[in-house]
Amino acid sequence: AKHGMSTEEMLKLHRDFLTVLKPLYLQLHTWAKYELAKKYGQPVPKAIPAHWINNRWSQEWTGMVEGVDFDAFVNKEKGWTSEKIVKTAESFFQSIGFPKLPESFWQKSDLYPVKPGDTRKKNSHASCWHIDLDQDVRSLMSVEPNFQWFGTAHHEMGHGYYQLAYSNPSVPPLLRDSATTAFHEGMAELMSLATRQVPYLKATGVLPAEYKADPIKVLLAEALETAIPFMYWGSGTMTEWEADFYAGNMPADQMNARWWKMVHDLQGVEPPSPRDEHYCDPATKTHINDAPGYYFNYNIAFVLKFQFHDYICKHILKQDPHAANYAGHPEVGKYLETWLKKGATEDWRKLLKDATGEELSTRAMAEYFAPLQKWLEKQNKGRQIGW
Ligand code: X8Z
Ligand code: ZN
Repeated sequence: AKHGMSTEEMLKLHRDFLTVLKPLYLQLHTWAKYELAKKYGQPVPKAIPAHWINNRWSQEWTGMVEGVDFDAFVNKEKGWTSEKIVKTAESFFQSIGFPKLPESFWQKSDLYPVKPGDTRKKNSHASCWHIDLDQDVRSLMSVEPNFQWFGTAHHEMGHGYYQLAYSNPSVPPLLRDSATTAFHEGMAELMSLATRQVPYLKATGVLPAEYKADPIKVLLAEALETAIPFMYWGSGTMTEWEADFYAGNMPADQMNARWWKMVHDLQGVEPPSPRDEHYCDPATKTHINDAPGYYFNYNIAFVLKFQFHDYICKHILKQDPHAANYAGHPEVGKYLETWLKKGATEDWRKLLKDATGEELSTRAMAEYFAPLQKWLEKQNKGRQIGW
């Protein structure tokens, strides 16, 4: 309803995303399954066994590309602490022209893992909350010194700075919200996309100045970890399962069977061993429990982040979208501010058109990964594509 769309229209939007991206997904899926079969000394399967992938839902396929595993650079041994990650994220926002976070953010947030021996329970999945529709913005995280949390800390602060931007006298309290929930995630994801660009990682000391990687491998890792499999998980399994559960007629004794059929048909992944209705595997995902009917926003956000990034690189920074550095460019913050500060006072379609000159579209995402498609087709020549 917030998007001004029916359930059917929303489902069609996501199905269309997947149709457009399918040739690239098929190539990535094939590359990954041959790579993983080699690594584990197994015959090449049709669908990928879920336990071969580094994430229990197969939402991000990390650690597969040699030389582009950034966890080797963000860890305790390299001098990273949880505090340093959060402070680095705040410095990034200041360097693109945003103010310091309010003192209350630091006093009232809950940013680090529960200490050993402390018995309190805490949801360790990251979030960021607007408490008073004004300056009281707080984040719940459990930041640890690794690359995943490096990106997530930037993501959560993206939410915080959006909340602060629309807390201004021109926006009445009831409209102090994002243009749609997808735009909130879009801003957050844009910040995490910007901060995994190699030039930023060098500037901020994550990567050593002499770090060199094959650009196609960098693109491959980015596709696997932050873009394409995520679409088949989010626009695919999560959105279809929740639509079936809330708006369809999912029988109560089919909840797990439907889930794994979607995982298979849409993601090309299968469980390590057969699952049955003793389990409800979808409920392992925090959003299924505490953010019902929300997840599809992330996939619109993933599409949006490439549109905004493309616009920023081409029209503001005049940099290659594959190797950009926003840091030190307050004009980026100024541009973001133009739409962030509107909150929910404008229709999202108009806001997007005014901010990027475009409608919602996978164009920028497809263009970003176009060089990869050709490279993958070469690698996969003669291989069994699909499942
Ligand atoms: O839940 C999140 C954010 C909090 S709003 C960390 N994300 C999704 C997930 O972890 O499943 C970010 C991308 C997808
Ligand atoms: Zn978020």
